Amino acid sequence: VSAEFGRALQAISSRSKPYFPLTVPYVGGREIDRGAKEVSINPAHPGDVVSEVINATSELVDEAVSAAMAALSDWSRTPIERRAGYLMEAARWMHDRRKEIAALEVLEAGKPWKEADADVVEAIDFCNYYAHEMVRLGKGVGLLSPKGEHNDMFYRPKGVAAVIGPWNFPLAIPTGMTVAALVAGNTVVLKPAEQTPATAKVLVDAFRAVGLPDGVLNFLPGPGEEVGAHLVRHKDVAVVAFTGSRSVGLEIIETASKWQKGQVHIKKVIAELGGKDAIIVDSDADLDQVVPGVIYSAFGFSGQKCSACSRLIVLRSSAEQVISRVIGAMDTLLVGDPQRPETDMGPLIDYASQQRLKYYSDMAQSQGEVATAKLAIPDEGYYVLPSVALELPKESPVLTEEIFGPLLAVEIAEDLEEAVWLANSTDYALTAGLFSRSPQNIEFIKNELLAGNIYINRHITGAVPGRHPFGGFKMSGIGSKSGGPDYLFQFLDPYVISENTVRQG
Ligand code: TXE
Repeated sequence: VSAEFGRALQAISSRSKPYFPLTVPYVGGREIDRGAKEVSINPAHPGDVVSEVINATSELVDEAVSAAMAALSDWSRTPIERRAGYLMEAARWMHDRRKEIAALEVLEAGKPWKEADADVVEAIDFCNYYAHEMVRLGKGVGLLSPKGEHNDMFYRPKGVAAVIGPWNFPLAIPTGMTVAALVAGNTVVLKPAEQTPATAKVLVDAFRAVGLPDGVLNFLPGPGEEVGAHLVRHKDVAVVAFTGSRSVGLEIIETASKWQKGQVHIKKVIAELGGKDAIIVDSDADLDQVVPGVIYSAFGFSGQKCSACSRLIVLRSSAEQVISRVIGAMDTLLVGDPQRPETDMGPLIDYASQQRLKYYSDMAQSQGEVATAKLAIPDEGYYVLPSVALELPKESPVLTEEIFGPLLAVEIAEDLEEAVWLANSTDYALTAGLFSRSPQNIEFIKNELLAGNIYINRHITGAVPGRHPFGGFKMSGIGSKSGGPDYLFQFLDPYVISENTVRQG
């Protein structure tokens, strides 16, 4: 275990085991330490409790939404610069504790050090980016009306925002959704994923430390089916920002579309869902570039990223060479405890994920061929060996369904047109990649490849706030280019004032 990790762990451990203080709901400025107790565990050492957790109840959801409603008037009238100031102060607070927070994420999400640290940095970047973006927007935007006189477009926050986050970017993604809603003048009720509540709570600790007024940000750990669903249904929730699976996303969209008595607005849902992302390798691609890019994107964080490459589409003319190079590189990965700085790939998030990978791997084995990395893996923990599936039938679920693990499926195309057709043929359109050295093929891909984020001759990075707004279309999401200029508008209602100035009476 690196000395840096050890120091960071020491700094945040309040007791020997569990590592971290209790993670409890935070409503209206008060910690609520009554309720059913769960634990979050370390997926690399499932016997280790990372944090004891008090789950919220439906009653507490109602209290949290009421607290957010009560805080809305003052918060929405707080000057934009002041709201932006809270975000930048919270970013500074996280920055000063960057390694400790990364250590928490290594333990609770099983994420290797470098990826956990990157997640903390992304959370900090989201705070600063949306703070600056809202101040810029707040300077107003004049619009020419049809008759030519100037109208002024203004923006009003939507109200109480429900934010529901995933476990795989347990700090960055909840932060991005939460701070965009906050700086736009909304108040927030945040429901983290069950697997990583302590990491998500860091965001709440940051805002408490910088004096965010009570009720502006509320925190409800707990099961999605109960706490999450109740929050989405609540009549006073005006907007739901969700990141997670397609099935839950569709369920939330359906629930949010049901109007109920006492509801004063039509709920808006911003959803970042799954992907089945493909990298296309042209016949003239430089394999020294292709191989690390594919390995990083397919197996980084054990493939548990919606942005991960789960399909490798190669042209028949170079297929054998590309596949053998990728399988050879897969064998050099270091799969092990994410606490070790040299680890490339840690465990999956939980037992259910491990079982899911076994299901798809067995299916691939029965339908085609599976090349599994020749590596040793720890005997405890939710580890799965990285593998490549070959010779699958076109309709195989391994090629069409999101697996969310280290299983890369290979498809062979006769030419680039067929490669694009294959890449575009799933329900998703989140990320896609191309490695090619021919300008006309690159031009063709830019025009024909359907994905929200396309990477040409580089590996897939996901969201880079302010530079790579992130999000897809088709079944990959809606209204969700997070980290981009239009994201704030999802949490705002525009209105126009058209005024003739009259002589002062
Ligand atoms: O999702 P889940 P997970 C996607 C990724 C994969 C999935 C994995 O592609 O499909 O997320 O994350 C709560 N009503 N992305 O397993 O199960 C649940 O408690 C309300 C895409 O976490 O959908 C958790 O907080 N809430 C993304 C959250 O939903 C409910 C990047 C997500 O849980 C609920 C990251 C319900 N009925 C992951 N059921 C991107 N596109 O950027 C569960 N929840």
